[in-house]
Amino acid sequence: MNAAPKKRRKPAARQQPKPPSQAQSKPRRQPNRGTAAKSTRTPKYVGFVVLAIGAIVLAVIVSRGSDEAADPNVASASVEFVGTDFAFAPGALTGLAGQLEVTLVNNGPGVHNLAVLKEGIEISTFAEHTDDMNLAFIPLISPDNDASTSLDIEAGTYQVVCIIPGHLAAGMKAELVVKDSSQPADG
Ligand SMILES: [Cu+2]
Repeated sequence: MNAAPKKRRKPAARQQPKPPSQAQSKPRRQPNRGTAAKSTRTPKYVGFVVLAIGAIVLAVIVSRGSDEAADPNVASASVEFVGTDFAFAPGALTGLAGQLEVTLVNNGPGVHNLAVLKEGIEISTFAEHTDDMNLAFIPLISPDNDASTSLDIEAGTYQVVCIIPGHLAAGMKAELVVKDSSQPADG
């Protein structure tokens, strides 16, 4: 009679410690090892990638900053546009009113020319162009060559285009801003 209640208590006592042990072992293996392996490996790769990208971006910013300091915001008595297939670089330059020297350097594989259009004229295709629109014109320049023209120009904003069929529509245009003073007016 006494053996029956003892057998019932023993299995009940064995079942109680099992759930806590299983509950403790499962959370320790899955969350700790699983997340620990992922969280330690990925930050190392991400860290290197971020450092590499950061160094490249910094180098680009520094190189651009040195170039920009020389050119666009300070009006110069001479401006130089570099033509490629099919763009002018930089896309905008600031010149000094008066006698202004405009240079076209052809770094593209094809031939290019350069027209400074009269103030207020803005075109988007070769078909729109007529010669009387030109304030200044540098005729066809072959690859790896350059040419300059000097013109008397007043303060204003002028469109610079390549007048060869298809080139302007493909993107060969730039802006020439002419100011009376070499100091930036907008600040
Ligand atoms: Cu062109």
